[in-house]
Amino acid sequence: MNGAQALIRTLTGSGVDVCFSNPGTSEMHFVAALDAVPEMRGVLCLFEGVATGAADGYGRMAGRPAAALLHLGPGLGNGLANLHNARRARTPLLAVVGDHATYHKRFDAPLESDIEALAGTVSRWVRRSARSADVAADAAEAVAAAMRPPGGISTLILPADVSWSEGAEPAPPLPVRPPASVPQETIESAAGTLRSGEPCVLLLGGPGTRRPGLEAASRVAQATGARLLCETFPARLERGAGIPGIDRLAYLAEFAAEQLAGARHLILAGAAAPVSFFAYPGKASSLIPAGAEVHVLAEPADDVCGALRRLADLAAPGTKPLAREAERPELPSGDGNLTGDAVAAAVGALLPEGAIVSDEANTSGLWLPGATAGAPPHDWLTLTGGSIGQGLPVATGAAVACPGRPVLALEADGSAMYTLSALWTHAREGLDITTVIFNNRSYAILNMELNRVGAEPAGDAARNLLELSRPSLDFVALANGMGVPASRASTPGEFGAQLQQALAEPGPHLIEALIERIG
Ligand SMILES: Cc1ncc(C[n+]2csc(CCOP(=O)(O)OP(=O)(O)O)c2C)c(N)n1
Ligand SMILES: [Mg+2]
Repeated sequence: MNGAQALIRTLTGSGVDVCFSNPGTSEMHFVAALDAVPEMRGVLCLFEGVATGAADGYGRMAGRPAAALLHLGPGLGNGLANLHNARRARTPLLAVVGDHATYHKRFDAPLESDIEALAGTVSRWVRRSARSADVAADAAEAVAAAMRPPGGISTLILPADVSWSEGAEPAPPLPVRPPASVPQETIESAAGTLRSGEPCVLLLGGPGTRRPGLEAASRVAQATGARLLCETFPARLERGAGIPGIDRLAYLAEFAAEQLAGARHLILAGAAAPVSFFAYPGKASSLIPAGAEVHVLAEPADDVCGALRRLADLAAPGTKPLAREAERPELPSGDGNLTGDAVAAAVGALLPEGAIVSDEANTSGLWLPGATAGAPPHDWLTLTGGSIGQGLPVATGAAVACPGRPVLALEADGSAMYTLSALWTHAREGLDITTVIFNNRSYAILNMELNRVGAEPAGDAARNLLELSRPSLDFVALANGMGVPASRASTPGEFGAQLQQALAEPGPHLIEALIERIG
């Protein structure tokens, strides 16, 4: 067996059976080996940022890694922005980066580059397989390293001759260590703080935004009066009717400061201490309220939900979580101008049970949390690392991970364009993804940030870099060109009807919502 075959058999044996791929010459033996190992599903992505973002979406939903197959340093470089988001999401993910044959490297052929340097910025584990006899053991270790709590990126660099040489055999999967249990003193100390009568905020992040964490935290909040918040950009937030609702810490520092105002104690469960997304002249970077004490109940690598449950058993014995009641807005109708508000109401009115929402709606998404809070239970995936171009790829991976569940990609126009070719993969794989493009013909948030950072008011030259006009983008044509049926809505009535139809039909659809920008 050659190295590539042993590698792929090791991966499928370790639970990695999807590979989002954009291959090149150095990965041809890996590609050829897919026919020898049908358990591995290769999914072609037309840009590496789609492959890495899809592996992120897959890992967030499956809880185990997908592989992303990338072509040397430039392929990895193209995939880096969404690997950055995956690192922030703490997604288990395996990047397999093909490289020149070992003996070819010293000739400095055109694609030669420093792969380790690129990989090092996002990976917790990097190894270059030296021989085909080693590659299977390396792969097993890579998967276990990616799965180690709280989850992260492993990068396996695969020289072409290691792939093509014989003498390899598959390696068995390695055990993965479970999340660390939080010491009893830490739980007791947090319970003491909560009983002090002083204002407390319990800030959830990482695994804490899944249902068991939310339920335990809700018990604590009910019994002690602590305020409950979660991080601004959770990797995966379970929400909807029957699940305790939670507000996300606001993106805008001035609103986040209001949410945290008056807190004497900030108790962190899987979340980092809150910071402003950017620095603004004259404003503080840390959002910890003056005089507040920070307590770490659980780090992201800890058993966050277990710690919250134990805390609830101590501080809230007998208290039940407060489940969000079922409640939906009415489906908007009429032929007025379409607004972000109306789009959100339609999403709230129609969101199917078990839906997975990939949210990169940016400024136009302002009304989404409110409009969908009481919809049937669903998962909400957000822009964890602030690097735009994540939404369509993450939707791709989520749909591959959860074939029975409808996926809704809520996508701002500017962000959509970074990785628009994900639509082609939606069509190629027949994925049940409804994409809504919030077309405000603008980098709207940057108009807002221009004022917030105290820059000069925008003149024509500045506006020219923030407006997506001249020419305006035709997302219906773009989607059709990649095999995705598409329609355009410019009134609430049109949008509601089109969303209803798109959700009712299996397979990918795109709706371009023409709206005005806010801010
Ligand atoms: C990789 C990357 N490049 C650039 C930016 C800077 N940036 C932040 S928001 C934004 C524009 C967003 O426009 P759009 O997606 O249309 O959302 P809108 O602001 O219009 O709601 C840009 C370019 C970024 N965050 N990430
Ligand atoms: Mg926009």
